[in-house]
Amino acid sequence: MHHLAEEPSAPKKMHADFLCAPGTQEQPSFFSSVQSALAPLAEAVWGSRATCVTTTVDTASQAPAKLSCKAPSFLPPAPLPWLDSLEDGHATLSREGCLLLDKAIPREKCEALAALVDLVLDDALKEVEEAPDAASRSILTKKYFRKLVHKTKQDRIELTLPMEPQVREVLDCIGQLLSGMLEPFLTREAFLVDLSCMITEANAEPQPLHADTKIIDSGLLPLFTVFVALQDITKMMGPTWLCPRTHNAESHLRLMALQAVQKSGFVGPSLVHQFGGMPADCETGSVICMNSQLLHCGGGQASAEEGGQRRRLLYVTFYRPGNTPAEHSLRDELVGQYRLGDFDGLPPPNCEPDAEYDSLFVAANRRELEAMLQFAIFLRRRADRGAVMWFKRAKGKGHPLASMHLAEIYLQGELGVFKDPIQAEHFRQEGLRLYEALKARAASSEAESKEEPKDEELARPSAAG
Ligand SMILES: O=C(O)CCC(=O)C(=O)O
Ligand SMILES: [Fe+2]
Repeated sequence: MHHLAEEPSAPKKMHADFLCAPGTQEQPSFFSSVQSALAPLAEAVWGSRATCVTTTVDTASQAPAKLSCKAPSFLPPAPLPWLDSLEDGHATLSREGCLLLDKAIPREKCEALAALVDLVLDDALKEVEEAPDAASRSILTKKYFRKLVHKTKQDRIELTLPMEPQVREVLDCIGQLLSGMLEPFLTREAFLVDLSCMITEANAEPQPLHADTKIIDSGLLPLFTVFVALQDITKMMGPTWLCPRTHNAESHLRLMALQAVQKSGFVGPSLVHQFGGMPADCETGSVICMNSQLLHCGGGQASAEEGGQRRRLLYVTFYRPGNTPAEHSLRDELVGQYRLGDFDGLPPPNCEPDAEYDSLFVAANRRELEAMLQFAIFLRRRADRGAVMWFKRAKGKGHPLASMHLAEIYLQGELGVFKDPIQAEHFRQEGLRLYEALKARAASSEAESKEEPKDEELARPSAAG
């Protein structure tokens, strides 16, 4: 039924339902932000080379609406920007959204770290398995493992790492190599927010194409991630696929449109190919440095007979202060403790500890509703762009106050978000709906509590006032 026009000169129309698009539980807001972002972009960016993707949006509260997204049907495969030196590193990273360095970290340091990763993984799995009950199992799982962007049947493991000497040595190499190039994006005071290892085995499924930081969702600035291959990564071991030059709003919009079209039943060329993706086959110690807004994904592994085997990819991310991301992949005790300038070989940056920020971030990362709201409010007071995503998380879990904060933020155009009164009104109405739901729950739990007292998270008055 659906056709994707491969010839830019012969546009065909596609219909899809954005209601089915992944990650779009909040339809009205999603629709409104896509709509307002698309209109000025489509013609200006793609002009007449574009293929027209028309999307029909049905919402419970609105009549079906059409959303048109013009996009070139394919980006040609782009050679990955492997560099011999970092002389043009900053310009390359700005333009391509990534850069790669062959065998930049000494092999023996990577091998030592790979051995540590195996030990830490075995110990963590054993500890989780031997946990006496479900509650302590859940606490341990959260301590050692982070939820991945895309959970598939044959999953990849994201193991948080302790700051052991083997880890520190590789971090020092990364810092000395890359911090000069990253500082203009991040500052020396940039916080370490991910320190973990992606582990996949033979038969691991590929991840869907994604960006770690969405451009459409919030005013968050990019984070910068450094991946290091801790052993050779052959084609059979599912290298990371990168789509150079896709760290922009146009590519993100186009990905959303194409995902919605796929979801509606259209089977076409894989998304990674449509964005010109290429696999980063790496030898031990090779480095990928990536803007977190770039489209990319972990590749699938072949079977063991065909050469699939354990792949360990060190995963290190820094963010600029005032740009707090919506999660960390870091052991709790390391949150807020390390900055980019701690690894560049120069005297460490002189930063005041901020225990309140650290503990709120740790609590919010556990996804407890009240903690997420508290952290969001704390960030908003500090004019930290990260507040928006934390409010969205709390709203997603049903907090009316979070939706009202978002209404204000969108009405005023705060925290890097464009002023958008229509979107603001959606949030206000959603806040009212959530309030009504809360009231109903409070009433029914009150009735129940006459029989037996019960502790309900949402029935408690919000400490946020
Ligand atoms: O495993 C990889 O190569 C990349 C993983 C990744 O991009 C992610 O989990 O967000
Ligand atoms: Fe990713």
